[in-house]
Amino acid sequence: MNKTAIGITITQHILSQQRQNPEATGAFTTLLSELIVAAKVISREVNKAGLVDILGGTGDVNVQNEKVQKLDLFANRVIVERMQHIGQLCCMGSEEVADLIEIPAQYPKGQYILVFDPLDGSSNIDVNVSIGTIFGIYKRTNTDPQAEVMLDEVLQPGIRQVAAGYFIYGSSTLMVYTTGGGTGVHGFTLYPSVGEFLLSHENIMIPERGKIYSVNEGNYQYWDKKTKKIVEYFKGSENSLCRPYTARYVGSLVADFHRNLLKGGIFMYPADLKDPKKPTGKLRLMVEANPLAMVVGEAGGYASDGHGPILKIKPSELHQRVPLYIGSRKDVEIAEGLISGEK
Ligand code: FDP
Repeated sequence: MNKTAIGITITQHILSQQRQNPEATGAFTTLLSELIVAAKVISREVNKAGLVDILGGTGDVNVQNEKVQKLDLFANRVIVERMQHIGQLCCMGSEEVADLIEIPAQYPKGQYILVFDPLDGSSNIDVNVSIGTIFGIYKRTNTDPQAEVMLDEVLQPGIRQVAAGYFIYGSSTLMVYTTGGGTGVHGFTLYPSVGEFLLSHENIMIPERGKIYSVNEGNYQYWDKKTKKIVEYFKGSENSLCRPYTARYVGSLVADFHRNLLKGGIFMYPADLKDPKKPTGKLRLMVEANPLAMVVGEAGGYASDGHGPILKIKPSELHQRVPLYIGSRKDVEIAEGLISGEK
């Protein structure tokens, strides 16, 4: 991690990046600024979660057939309501909503598409473990602002994201984002007393190889032989470290990913046979894997589905699931090699 530069606000940072791009119109800056406001509202609510009647489930299940927590719904509503009126989006896609979220007719539309997981790791809400919001931003392919948005415009491979990042609501609230193309990955910590995100982690680079492996080993019996071999490689002694990697698994993707981004290591959520309806793993390509893949790639790491880059997968549906191996480049390449049989 590089030196801390206290005092630069996220807004100053986004504006300075905008000035480096002569074609920038400010639309993207407006979009990110409003998303940051939404995250501040979610952060405030997460921080008081134990104090008011917002903990626990609603009794419903979402489109992924998972129990919906009240805070999931709150976070989803805050993002949709704040983002729909800014005039920069043509539609949104949320982990909590089955279909594309259209921009209501009374608001102007723009060229950008926002996909997000409003509250990732939500099974951890009730136990005070870090949770987060993950986002990816795309430009629509049809340049006619009046044209109806087609699902195919949203189902773009992650490599086409123009920005991606996440907010962590943990011991402090942090935003990590990148706009790609060599601009770097930067982290900002929310200073509650001033209500601003200040630059705290400039130009984050993930170590080429780590010492941590993160996976839910409770799924061991549902894995195929190759997947078992990958995990045995990292926990055994016949690996590049010549000793076992350290196991760290919070069960909150944002928290597990962020730790490994700073310290190095590999996070895995492989395909398993636990639920025959989800043979491709649990995590979602568009709202989880792609944004984090863009961040890790820009930080010098790599994300793979075990066969190739996550960022090159053309989604076939909004809520598509994908096996995920993400983190330090050399560790992820080992996992890929073991799956392809090359290592
Ligand atoms: P959660 O179900 O709590 O929302 O994708 C959701 C996610 O959490 C990730 O944040 C996390 O990495 C993963 O699922 C945890 O899944 P397991 O409980 O199956 O390990």
